[in-house]
Amino acid sequence: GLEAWYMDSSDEDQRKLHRLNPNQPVSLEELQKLGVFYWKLDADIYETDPELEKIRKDQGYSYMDIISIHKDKLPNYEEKLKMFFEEHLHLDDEIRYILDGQAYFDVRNKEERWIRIAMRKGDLITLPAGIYHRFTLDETNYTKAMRLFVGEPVWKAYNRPADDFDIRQKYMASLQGS
Ligand code: KMT
Ligand code: NI
Repeated sequence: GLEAWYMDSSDEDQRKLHRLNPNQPVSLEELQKLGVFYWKLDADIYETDPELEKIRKDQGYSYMDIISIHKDKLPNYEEKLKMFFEEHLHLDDEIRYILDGQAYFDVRNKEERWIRIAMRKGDLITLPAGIYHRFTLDETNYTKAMRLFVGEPVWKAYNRPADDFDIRQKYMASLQGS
């Protein structure tokens, strides 16, 4: 399954692991409590995969596109990577399916600790609207991801602080009692 861990607080290269010593892993169950969900798929057959089709249908993911994050493939690469690593939220779920390469999503837990989620080929993840998060490549400096969305996509990111949005309040309320 998915590998995740609490991050150390070092300012070193964002692309490094940033594990605590000893490592403090985070379980899928813990991520689910934060509203983060995960599927493992066969990325080699994404164009014809009935499992992916079923998820898209069940979840209403009508929109999809594919983004390659690599120095030579993504316009304004440096600038975009910098933006992706700024702590932010969206008003809608962020749904990403790693088709090639790998990368990290970092999410804040209830106690404001950073959890690093290692995304590898075949991992599909949904981050709930209103969760603070960020994204980085790892030291391999390359990933190709499918972006999914319910309806017309809105990619707008609101950098922290963005606590006054209804969706943020709603997200916080959803954590109560979990
Ligand atoms: C976001 O909003 O965090 C992103 O789009 C991350 C890059 S897409 C793999
Ligand atoms: Ni985001």
